[in-house]
Order: sequence, then C-alpha cells, then structure tokens
Amino acid sequence: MKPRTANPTDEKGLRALAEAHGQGHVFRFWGELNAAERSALLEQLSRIDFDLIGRLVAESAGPPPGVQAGSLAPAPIVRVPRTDEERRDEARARERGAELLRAGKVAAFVVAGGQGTRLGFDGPKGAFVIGPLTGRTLFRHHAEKVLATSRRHGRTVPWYVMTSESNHEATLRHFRESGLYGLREGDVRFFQQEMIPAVDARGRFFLESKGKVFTSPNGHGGSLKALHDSGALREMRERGIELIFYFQVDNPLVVMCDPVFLGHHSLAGADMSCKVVRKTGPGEKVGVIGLQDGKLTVIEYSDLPETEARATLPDGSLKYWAGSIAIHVLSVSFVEELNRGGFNLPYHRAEKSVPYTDESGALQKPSAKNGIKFETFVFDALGLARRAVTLEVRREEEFSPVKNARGEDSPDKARQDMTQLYLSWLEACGARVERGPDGSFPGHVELSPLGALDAADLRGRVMPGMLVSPGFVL
Ligand code: UD2
Repeated sequence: MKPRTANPTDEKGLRALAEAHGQGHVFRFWGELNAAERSALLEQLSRIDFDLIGRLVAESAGPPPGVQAGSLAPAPIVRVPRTDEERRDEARARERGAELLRAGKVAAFVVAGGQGTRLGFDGPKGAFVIGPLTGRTLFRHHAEKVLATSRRHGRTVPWYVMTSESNHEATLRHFRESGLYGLREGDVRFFQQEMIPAVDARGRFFLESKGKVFTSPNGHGGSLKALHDSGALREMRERGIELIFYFQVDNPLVVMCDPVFLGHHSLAGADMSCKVVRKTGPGEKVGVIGLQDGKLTVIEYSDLPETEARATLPDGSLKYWAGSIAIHVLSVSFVEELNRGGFNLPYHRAEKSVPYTDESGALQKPSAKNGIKFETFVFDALGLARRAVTLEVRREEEFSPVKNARGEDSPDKARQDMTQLYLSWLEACGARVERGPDGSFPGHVELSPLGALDAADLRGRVMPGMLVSPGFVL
C-alpha cells in the first residue's frame, strides 16, 4: 500500500484537497455512509497522490507519448547459439548462473497483481488451472519449478509474489489451502503493489461504490517500488540475494531461474536484463527491444509505429524481430539504487471500460471504454540501467502466455505447447511417441516440474523405446 500523503482522520483537510483537485464529488454520498464506510473512504483518499493524478490528467490532454520512428534502431542481442564460440559462451554463462544458484544468491519474483480481465477468469490468474491432465494451477506449476530449482542446486531459492489489493487475499487463500505447494513458510513471501485511481474524460475519479474510489493496480513497474517499500528488498539483502529472477504469472513455460540468463547478466555486470523471442509477425502483441536514442528500451506493441513494426531487413525478415517475453534479471543493487534516488517510471495510459456508481447511486457497467487507467511498465527501467543484456531464447521452450480465453495466447494453446515441449524431452530420452500419421499427437501429456525441469532430469527414468500415449503423466 502507498504511504499516506495526508492525515486520514482529517475530513476537512481531505475534502479541501479533493475539492482543490476537482474531485470533490467523491463525497457525494457522504450523508449515506456509516462510520466505518466514512473512515474507509478517508483512509483511501489519504493514500491518493492527488498531485500526481492531476499531472497525469494534464498530460493526457496532449498526444500519447509515441515513439519517433527516426530515433529507433535495432539493439544488440545475444542470439540462440549457432556457432561453436556462441555455444562456448552459453556454457560459460550456464556455469556462472549455476554457481550463483548454488551460492544461494538468486530469488524468484513473480508479478501477479494484474486483473486478468481478458481471460475472463474470476480470481487470481495464478489460480487458473493450466495442467490438462493433473489440474495443476499456474501457482502450483511455478511453485514446483521454484522447489525443483532449489533442490537441483542444493540451496533455497526464495520466492517473492507480488499481488495487488484486487487479488491479495484470494492469493493468500490459495497458497494456504494448498499447503504453500510444499514451500517452506519463510521461503515464500507476498506483498502488494500500489493502486491508482482511473479517471473519466474530464479527469474525474470514478466511484466504485458510494464510499470507495475506483482504483486499479499501478502496472508491473510498481513492483520496483513495492519490492523496496514492502521490505522485501532489505530481506533479500539479509539473505545474501544478489539477483532477482523476474517473471509473469501467465507463462507456464518460463524456465525458472534460468542459469544461462543469470550467467550472461552476471558476466556482463548488468543491472537489468531481458529475454526475447523472434516475433511471429509484425502484429504480435509483445513489446519489441530496440535502442531509442542509443538507450536499450522495450517499445510496447501499442506504441510502435506501424512503419517500424512492418520494417524488414534486406533478407525480408523483420527489422524489429525481438519480442520481449517479460522475463528479466534485476540486480538487487540496481533496484536499491533506483529507490534511493526516488526514481519515476513514466506512466502509460490505457482506455478501458470502468464500472462506476452514477449520480443516483446505481452501479453502471459500461461495455464501451469510458475511462483512462494509468500504469508503469517494469521494462522502462531498462533505460536507467548502466548495462543490460538481451538474450534470445526459443519460443517453443520458454514462452506461451495465457492471456485470452480463446485463440492466440489462450489456455488451449499453452496446454498444447506444454505437451509438445514435454514430448520433445521424452523423445530426446529415447521414448517412442504414439503420433498420428501426420505426426500430430492426439491429446496431452504432463510432467511435474518436481520430476523434470528439463530433458536432462528424465534421463535414467525414461527407458529407451518406452511408449508414450495421450494421457501420459509423470
Ligand atoms: C506483457 C508485455 C508485453 C509482452 C507480454 C508477454 C506489458 C505492458 N506488456 O503484455 O510487451 O512482454 O507481456 O507476455 O507489460 N501485472 C501486475 N500488476 C499490474 C499489471 C500487470 O502484477 O499492475 C502482471 C500481471 O499479473 C501479469 C503481467 O504483469 O503477470 C502482465 O500483465 P499484462 O497481461 O497486462 O501484460 P500484457 O499481456 O499486455
């Protein structure tokens, strides 16, 4: 939660503050609120940064902060190895990353404060069932990866989970009811990011109910401040953690605490690093990596000018081919420094439909976009990093996000991609996969991360020639 900017018991002062910022209407139903509702409203208002919102609203009147095509250039990228030298570099990075893990210097960090509206799932996204056969949730899947990574390297990888007011309690409930998925009490830690009010076309707050301003999570960029404000960063320092492996809750293929990635970051002395895959096409909804005025940056898909998104190299491939999969390594010292300096990430704005209480007190749920939400993006911190590494990885091994109920980036697609990956590991160990005449596989298989983090874990457990049919679970 945001520290208070005003005294929550000072009704008069807060009224004056709201009035001065054109938000006096939030007191419209004051006369109908009971004592508890009144103090809750005052408490909420005391945590709102009215000046900030005023500034964001004023900026909204101007053109969106797009990208000037001329200032962009492709960024240097560590490619998936193709030469012997690149393979040697990868091996060196893997060894360094493994060393860091063995020394207990790495924490896993998932951002799970978003609302998952596109998926249409009522609950924290991490509670979504992703396992096609076992019914495992995204949270369980990630927790088992964290646990298996700790076991592999003989040192605990603590796991930090960022939630928001919209899903904090529900997230805690899921973890508790599942016995923390086998993690030890002190090794998984939850904290909340800040919330920020949305505004209408005139810059006015919405009332979610008669006594509550509508707010939403302030974007995953809020994680950098929340890590500090919650005490998580200090705790990491005390535990000897040096690197934070950052990932999103929606990607079941994430290679947890990938030693190669940690190693490249560490060997380069980087502050923040980024994983990318080759985009499927100019329209894929991922930010692209580029240099803007010489600084490494991720340009969100919605901000990338069409001409740049479609620009090609002489061989016909995309000029901006490297899509960010929102997996980063952050040095603890970098996040500490940012917080010492009182950094500000830019706010991006998104038009959204926002439910609100109208003047008669009735709840309205518009289908059209009626409001603006403000969010900061973690990748904007790349511009503040002295050094950053961008690592290309294979999509089929590392990225299949669950965003939409159907089609692209859907649970069905992610389950198919998980199955294909597991089949490739099983085949690499000599198993015989029962495929259809066209090579397709008519169903799913599922491996627990506790049993296998990759093909290497299966060696010795899968007998050459073993038949794998749909429904296989290990
Ligand atoms: C994000 C990236 C996009 C690409 C893609 C890969 C942004 C703006 N874009 O797209 O470039 O890398 O992911 O999958 O990030 N979250 C919070 N708090 C918030 C908002 C989001 O914790 O206030 C978490 C959310 O729970 C999820 C993740 O951040 O784990 C991504 O959020 P999203 O689904 O809004 O991002 P998306 O799909 O627009």
